[in-house]
Amino acid sequence: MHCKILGIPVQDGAGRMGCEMGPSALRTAGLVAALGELGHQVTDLGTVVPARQDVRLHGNPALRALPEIVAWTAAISEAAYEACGDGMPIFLGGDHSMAAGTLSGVARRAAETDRPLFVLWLDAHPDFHTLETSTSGNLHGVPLAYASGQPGFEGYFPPLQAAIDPTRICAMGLRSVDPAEREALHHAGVTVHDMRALDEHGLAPLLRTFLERVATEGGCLHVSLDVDFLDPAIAPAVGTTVPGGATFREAHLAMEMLHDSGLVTSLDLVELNPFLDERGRTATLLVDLTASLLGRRIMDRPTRSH
Ligand code: HAR
Ligand code: MN
Ligand code: MN
Ligand code: MN
Repeated sequence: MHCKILGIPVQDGAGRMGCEMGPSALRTAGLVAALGELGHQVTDLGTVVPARQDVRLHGNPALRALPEIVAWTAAISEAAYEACGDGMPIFLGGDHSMAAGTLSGVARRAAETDRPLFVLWLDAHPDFHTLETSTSGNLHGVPLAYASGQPGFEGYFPPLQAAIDPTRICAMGLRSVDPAEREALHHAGVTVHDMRALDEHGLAPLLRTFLERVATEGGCLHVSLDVDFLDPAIAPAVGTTVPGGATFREAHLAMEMLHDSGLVTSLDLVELNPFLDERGRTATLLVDLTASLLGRRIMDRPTRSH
């Protein structure tokens, strides 16, 4: 596999500074070497740089850094489109607002093929606010709504060249959902497996069902991994910790199943805030999870159920 890593040091979408150091921490934690040890070719595509954009004032006074995030989205979307199609782009965040760009760029590329694009959203939050419904004003709370064509972004964010069908999105690990998001997710038809569902059914059968659907429909799969999907006890380096997240083994199992599926075509690693880390342990965990997704396994062949 040809892995292409792209640094996206955006932090203006989060409520606190520090995510701009994310790509650097992931490189420092040995991402390139870990992928190389698995036999992959790795190209570092460098760092996305936004160009200034003028954006008119929005009616929601809570919104923060709208012109900056619009500028980032345009630049990231173009870079993501260029990076994907062959090989496996790994987008190093950066706060989750960057997924407005990665998802829209990946979707535009997928629309040129005959494979429908599916999204696995691993996060404590759905990030399904519109510009109108966000009350925090932090734009890392909106990317999934934007990229799936929810209304209210027109005239502000770049026009979508291909919207992601919300019924092809599966969100797992949710445990902090605002009322407006709950309603919008429901109406859009997003599949949601919240932490309650993971507790009750286990991650594996829920993920397996989704992956079988992606395979049956001949799809490709973008995975967006937010650090706060993980329990804060194992992944403290995130500005929006929520108790009761995925365990170490749940997260690795998800990555191992994703690897075995052979369906994943692009990956976001987002919301790592190295300023909040403890001796690099969260960055190291993200590198290890990425390695599991790219084929690192405990034994030398896939685990069989028989
Ligand atoms: N829903 C909340 C808001 O809009 C929290 C959003 C937090 N998002 C992230 N990424 N940390 O998932 O402010
Ligand atoms: Mn998120
Ligand atoms: Mn989150
Ligand atoms: Mn309803």
